[in-house]
Amino acid sequence: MGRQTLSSIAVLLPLLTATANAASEAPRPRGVGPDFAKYYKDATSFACISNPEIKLDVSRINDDYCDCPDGSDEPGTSACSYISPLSPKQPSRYDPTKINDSQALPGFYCKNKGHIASYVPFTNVNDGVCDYELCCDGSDEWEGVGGIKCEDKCAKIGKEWKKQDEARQKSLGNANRRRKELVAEAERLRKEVEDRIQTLQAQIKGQEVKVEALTKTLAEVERSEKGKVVRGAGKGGKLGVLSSLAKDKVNELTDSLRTVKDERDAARSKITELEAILKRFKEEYNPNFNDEGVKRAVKAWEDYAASQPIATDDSARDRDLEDLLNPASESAIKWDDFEDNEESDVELLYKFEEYLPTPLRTWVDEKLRALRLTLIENGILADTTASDAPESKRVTDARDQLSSAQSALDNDRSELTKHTEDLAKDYGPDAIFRALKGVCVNQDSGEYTYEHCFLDKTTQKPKKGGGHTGMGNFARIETITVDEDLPADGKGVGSGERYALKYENGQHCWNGPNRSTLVVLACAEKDEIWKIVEEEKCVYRMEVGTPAVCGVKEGVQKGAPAHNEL
Ligand code: MAN
Repeated sequence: MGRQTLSSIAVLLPLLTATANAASEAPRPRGVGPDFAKYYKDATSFACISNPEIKLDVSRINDDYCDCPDGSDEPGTSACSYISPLSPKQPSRYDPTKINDSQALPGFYCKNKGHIASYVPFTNVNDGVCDYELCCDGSDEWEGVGGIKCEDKCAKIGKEWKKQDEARQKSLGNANRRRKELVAEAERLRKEVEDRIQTLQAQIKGQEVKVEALTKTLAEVERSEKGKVVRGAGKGGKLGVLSSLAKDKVNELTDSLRTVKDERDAARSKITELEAILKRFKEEYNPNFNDEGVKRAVKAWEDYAASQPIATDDSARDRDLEDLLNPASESAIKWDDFEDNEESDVELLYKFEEYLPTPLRTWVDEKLRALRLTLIENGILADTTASDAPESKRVTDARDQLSSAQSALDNDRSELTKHTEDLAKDYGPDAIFRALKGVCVNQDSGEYTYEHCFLDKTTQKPKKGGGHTGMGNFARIETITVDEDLPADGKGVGSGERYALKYENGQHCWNGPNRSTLVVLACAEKDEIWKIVEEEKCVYRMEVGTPAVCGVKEGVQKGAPAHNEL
């Protein structure tokens, strides 16, 4: 006898509509549900539902003999149960005008007063088994076959169901609230991306202008630097090399001097401390003890103290020393002046322009450089700027500024592309997965702990330790059709259309494909992995509950019955 789960009730419920009122108009024959009462109204004759041309006397209803091809004359017996039944999973198939090779009725109607009305398959009627799951009032066993008596358990079952239903409703309420939060969070994140795009666009405009200006500057600096006379190897020619060597030497000496000074200061403070100890020793020792050793020590201290020159004031010398050691002091050598000096030693020696008044000097200088450049550019003067000559500091600085502006611009441009692409990506209904991206849930199963990180990846972690195995990286959101019995706790994907997340290109499977995972989603109060199966070698399927899909291709039992006969 095929037992049906509670979920079947939910499937059948849509058949029970407001026409229940018809029930109160006239008593229906045994097994007829309110939806079908209209076919059994006539007091004298009955027309088979799917074949109304076949008319029967009412006495032939429920006479335990199957007269109608659709079994509609036997709503309360199992006489027509051999006719193929309506699929409980496809109740919408019921169409009296089209079906005449299958039963017209969904089953034997149990009123189940105190609980939810339901249909039992005709094969279950009077089969000697109480079908409490579908028929809690026991009315399917009205004949008492083999002496069986099915007491009415609807009050108890209905109460229990109501309790469970309340919990389900509460959980559904929580899930819906959580979903709303996720939608708001997803919206906030999307807005954040949009704002960032705007900022980047403005930033990029500014940077483009800057890069253009710096490119021009670099070209100008390069041209003007080219006009300068040839320099020797090393910055600033021979004098430059000399100044660089001198700088290194001076720095070395300064460092040594600092070390010596620090050591001297430490030794001085130690001496002061030791002298204070000995001074106290001399003052506090007891001469009456006549200790020869002590007396000798006191005498030695007295001789030492007497031989010390009177202390002089070293502060002026120390100030000089400090000044010498301070690179920022007035007297310190300004090395930058020498390093920044781009003129060659030849120029330094023959700086005739220095003798001219400043405006005239600048003018002469510019004219000379321009003339030199023109001569070089026209092939009159050889370009003596050696290609391996080091670049001048001005050119290097201009080049550095340009390249850092250019790389800031490149970074912003690639960030802009990333965000623009992200906005166009599919993040599911209400873009809700934006809020879940990167959120991970774990579940133990067999020898592994499995992890699912939304829109990121799935991972298999051996419980005994060892390396983790990538089971796929997020590829896309899909819609699939599933058909599974829903467990009593509702933690399953059920049947219908569902959202699924596809993860591909995981770790390669020895002698097989790259690992991949299909994560099928169904509505739940919180994110959790319900089930993991390896459907084929290295092809995994996870069933995952999440509030994200509640109300949109969700898959949990709907708590509220469409109709019940309480
Ligand atoms: C590991 C796991 C299994 C998989 C085998 C294939 O043991 O990833 O899930 O079937 O490798 O070799």
